[in-house]
Amino acid sequence: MEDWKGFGIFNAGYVAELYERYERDPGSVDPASRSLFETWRPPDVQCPAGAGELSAEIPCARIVRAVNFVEAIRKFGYMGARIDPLGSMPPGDPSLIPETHGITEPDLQKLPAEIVPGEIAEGKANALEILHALRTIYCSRTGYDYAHLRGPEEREWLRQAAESGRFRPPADPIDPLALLERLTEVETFSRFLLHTFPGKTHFSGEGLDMLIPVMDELIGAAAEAGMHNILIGMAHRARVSFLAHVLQKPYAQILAEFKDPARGHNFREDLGWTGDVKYHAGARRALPNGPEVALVVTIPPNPSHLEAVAPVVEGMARAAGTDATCHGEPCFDHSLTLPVLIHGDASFIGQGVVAETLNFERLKGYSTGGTVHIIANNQLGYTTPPEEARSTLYASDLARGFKIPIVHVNADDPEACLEVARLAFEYRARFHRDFLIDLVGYRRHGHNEGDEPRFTQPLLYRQIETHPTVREIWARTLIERGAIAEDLPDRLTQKHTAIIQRAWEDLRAEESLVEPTPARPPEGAAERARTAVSAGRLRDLNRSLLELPEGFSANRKLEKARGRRRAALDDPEAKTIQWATAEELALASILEDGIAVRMTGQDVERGTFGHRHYALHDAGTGRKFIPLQSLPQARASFEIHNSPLTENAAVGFEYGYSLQEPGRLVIWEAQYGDFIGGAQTMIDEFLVSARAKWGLTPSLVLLLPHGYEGQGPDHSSARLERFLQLAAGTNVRIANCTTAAQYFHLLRMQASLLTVDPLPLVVMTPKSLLRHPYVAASLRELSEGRWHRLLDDEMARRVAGEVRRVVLCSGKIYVDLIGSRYRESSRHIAICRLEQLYPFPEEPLQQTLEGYPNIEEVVWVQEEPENMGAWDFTRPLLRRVIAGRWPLRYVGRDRSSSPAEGSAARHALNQEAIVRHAFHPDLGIGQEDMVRIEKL
Ligand SMILES: Cc1ncc(C[n+]2csc(CCOP(=O)(O)OP(=O)(O)O)c2C)c(N)n1
Repeated sequence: MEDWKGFGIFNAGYVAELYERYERDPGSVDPASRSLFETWRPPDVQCPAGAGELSAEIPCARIVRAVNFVEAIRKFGYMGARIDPLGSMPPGDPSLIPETHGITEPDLQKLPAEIVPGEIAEGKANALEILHALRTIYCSRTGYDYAHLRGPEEREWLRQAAESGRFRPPADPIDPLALLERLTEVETFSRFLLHTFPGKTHFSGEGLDMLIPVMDELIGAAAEAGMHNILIGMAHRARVSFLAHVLQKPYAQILAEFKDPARGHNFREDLGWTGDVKYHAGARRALPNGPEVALVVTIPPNPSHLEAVAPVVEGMARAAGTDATCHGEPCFDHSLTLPVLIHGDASFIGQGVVAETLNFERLKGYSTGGTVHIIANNQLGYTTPPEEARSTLYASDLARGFKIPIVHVNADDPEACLEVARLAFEYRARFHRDFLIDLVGYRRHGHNEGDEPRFTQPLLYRQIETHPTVREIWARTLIERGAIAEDLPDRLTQKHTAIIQRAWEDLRAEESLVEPTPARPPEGAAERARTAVSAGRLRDLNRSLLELPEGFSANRKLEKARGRRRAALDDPEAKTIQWATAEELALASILEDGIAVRMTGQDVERGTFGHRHYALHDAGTGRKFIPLQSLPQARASFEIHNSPLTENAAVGFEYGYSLQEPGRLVIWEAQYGDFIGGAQTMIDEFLVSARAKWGLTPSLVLLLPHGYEGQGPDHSSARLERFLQLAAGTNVRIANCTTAAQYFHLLRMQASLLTVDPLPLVVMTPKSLLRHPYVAASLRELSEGRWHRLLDDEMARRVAGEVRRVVLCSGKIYVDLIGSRYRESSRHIAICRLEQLYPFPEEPLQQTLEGYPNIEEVVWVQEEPENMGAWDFTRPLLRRVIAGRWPLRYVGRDRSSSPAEGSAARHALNQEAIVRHAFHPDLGIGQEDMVRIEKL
């Protein structure tokens, strides 16, 4: 059996093992091996040369089994780790038992330590000692769950970090007394709130008190590394504690809110008490032997909607770490900013926005250089136990798919927790990747403090009642180690109780309360905005945008279109500037003005309708070229990214980005407007209400293709009605503009108002109209025009006295109306467009109507069903403007539960009927028409 000699050590071991099985039961091996073993048996396998310095007498199979066993502990040890402070049995795994590998502990004792390479073998007498060491590392109170990582370098680094113990005391020392004091501070504060305000909600973090020291560790490491920002996203659990102890929000202010004075202040359970959190709370931290460093720690306001803040924080972190002052592509520096997301165990797996957020990790346009995720795992979601909350074994399992290293750690073991925090920080610093800490604790009280957890978890809470707190456990450890005096823990508790007590007694609640004051937008800033750009500048920009790098060969069809564009600005009066060109010129001029632009969205580089082409691809090499990044005139950076296929997290990300860097123009575009429905939480909870709830002023731009063109229920409507329903208190601008020139001025206005009057901007954008001749702009309109909230009918204006009916509309239906065969014979009808729906252009409308002295009626025409579009919103406003002077009619689709008809033929019929009735409302509805005419 000459082949045998060629086997390496592991194959030899494998054959030996196979032979052993054959000997026990010939049927248990495959037929080929069986027939081999009938005539041949492996020699008593000794380690062949090349297997190191191992004793020649050790059977190789035994070494292989031992090595397999060691590897299994490294891979699956976490399943045997006792990570639950309440002592539940870990799931375990057969591979953690030596017998599974055909080996016993006495066998291991006979094996030399060198069979396991690496530091772990140092100083060990035999393999059994290594096993004990590995079990202490992998199967005690920390569970290293990283075998799913694809990068061998990352796996090796983590293995080495775990086994060397370099982040663990004593190798990396901690100040045990300071830790005890910190835990005392945290526990005392929570207890004080509990006893002083019985039943009042503060979502105590008790049972997960180590969250604060873990955060301290991360902040300390970030400060030492010279970072500038830490952005923390969290929901309710332990939030008050974070505000007090991480953000150093004064006790007085927190207590004042709890006191709930007659003025009606209260902790806002639903809003997570963020109405009063300073947006930027600076945390200063003196490092042990170093200078004091400044590091801004921010917990942005978030709604009760769990996990929704996760992408917001990512967007903020991305913005904070991005230098957009340079020309070209902005530069992101991962060493400046650390995002930390604190998740609930039930919501981490339950809320899809988490998966959407994790997916940002390695995307060029979204990466934040790594996020530290902490699951505040109290093993309950309100009243729901894990087995009802998830199909996975561990709360963190979702992260495995994203190849994020996970470390489960027992929250009652402070040293283990701090080791994991250090590991997380260092891993992130080295690999610029996410890391997940599954901090496993329990919930000492109910979901909130008024909640009775014993209704649903009687046994669990019987156990929790007698379970010592982590402070007590740590104090006991230190006493046993002889590190502190027996009475110190009590003295520390008294000290911290006295501090809070003093704050409470000295409290002047009225003085300590700080109300969120939604900033009032300045009057008239939008009207004063100057948005025109000189013809010379525009021509220069256009020329620059058409330059290609040496040797770049663009797609032939695109080259043709670009060729046409070369001449588009020659004649100042010719309507030759299409929508996409107007947009690119607007952005180019904004960059020239020194305002950075970030544009993302669903296939936004090309545009859903193939109209934009901001990224050109060399037809031969595929090389990408982005003219807006090579613009010599630009004084700020430009970035554009196709977004991953999400709306919720993508919009949340951009909202966060725009908050963090309000001076940059941030634009997100939907594939079709309908899809914005996937981001409804972000719209409701953040974008439109942030000003009222938290005094914040986001300025994100949403581009939402909208228009009835027979594409069916799903590609017609951007749900204009929903945005209008949410518009109040000057919280947003909503536009439905009909010309490329208007769009140009709208974008420029938004950019010019970023620092003066920031508001989110929602634009209903065209589809078929992108290349429509009625929509194209002339150079003069861009160089001399401005944004008009309302566009009058220029033709009718010339014969104003003859006009009997004013048709008011918004968006694409205008083009259908003026392009219709009825228009010619309708001199008595003026068709006016509301280009901005909110803030409602009441004054311009008033003036426009008054400019037609012989009006007999006003007709609102829309293509959307009556319960959609702008009608519900405009009706009362129109009536106020009309003030009973003329009848007001509605012409549009009938009420409907679906935005549009499924058949293109039915669409065409209805569209025609709407147009016909707009011109002839008295004709009466035909049988076929699913439209409505209403006279008010
Ligand atoms: C999206 C969403 N659904 C429901 C709720 C109501 N709610 C608040 S906390 C909670 C339990 C969350 O459990 P978990 O994520 O484990 O966090 P914990 O409360 O245990 O800290 C629920 C259902 C909410 N805030 N947000």
